[in-house]
Amino acid sequence: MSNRRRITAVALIALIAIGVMVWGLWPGEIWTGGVGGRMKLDLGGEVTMEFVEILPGEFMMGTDPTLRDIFWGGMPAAIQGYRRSLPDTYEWERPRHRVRITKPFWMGVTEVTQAQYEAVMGKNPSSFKGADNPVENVNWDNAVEFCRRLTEKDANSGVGAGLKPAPIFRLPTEAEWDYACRAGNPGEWCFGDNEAMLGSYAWCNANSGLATHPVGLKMPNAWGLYDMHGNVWEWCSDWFGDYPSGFVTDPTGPSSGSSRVLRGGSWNHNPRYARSSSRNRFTPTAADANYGFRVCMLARTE
Ligand SMILES: [Ca+2]
Repeated sequence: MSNRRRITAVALIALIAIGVMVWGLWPGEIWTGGVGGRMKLDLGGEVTMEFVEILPGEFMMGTDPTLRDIFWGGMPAAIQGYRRSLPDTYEWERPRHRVRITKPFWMGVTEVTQAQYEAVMGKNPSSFKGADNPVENVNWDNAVEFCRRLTEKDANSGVGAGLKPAPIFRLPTEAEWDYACRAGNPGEWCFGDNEAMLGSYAWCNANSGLATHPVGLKMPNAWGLYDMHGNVWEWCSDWFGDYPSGFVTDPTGPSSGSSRVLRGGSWNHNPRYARSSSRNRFTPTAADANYGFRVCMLARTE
């Protein structure tokens, strides 16, 4: 090999090596976060509620516009209004934007079950009865009241999760829910984009027999959370509204509104509604057999 050829070969290898390094140092998305410990709360009567600690991190929330959206985006407002009313547009999910979660929080490993709801509220409004099935027929106000009573019960009884001081319980924000659902996966579902795998993770109308199922029977996501896709839609704390654009930190949604956010799809809905980005909304005072919730636990800071 001549010197010139040798120099060319070395230069080429060096160029490829630099290319690989730059590629590695410049990913399309920055993924941090993950999980910490697990904790079990004793609600009495042999009823427990388990939580997993979700660590701070960043993720992309929402759905990118498709070429079809860009086409529709150039249409007059009246036509765009019609398009927004179509079910498959995912218009509510835009713009896709970067979110940073700065504080750790504990997420309920499952949806709140009927046994858990009864232990705290003393009643069970569900249509599909079963101690381990998710509670449904609960409106947003009921879910918030459950969290309030759980906070009170835990502080008074001392049977709580062992955090000192006693923690507070509340609904997750929509961003916390979304972050926990994806568990680091930017795909359509927590396991990626292959819809054929959804049946292993979720109860939707395709496999539910049109009923809820006991929580935790399907595969958990990478952070150990069950039924984030399907079974029942889950109330979040936010008012429903358009997403912000750009980079946001610990978003809590609009300051006012007429409906509250629900996430994750249900036993009664098409698998597309169970996507990580899928959004739903409902009047906070209205209940339905499709709607349940899960609880978020935080260290008390005040
Ligand atoms: Ca669910």
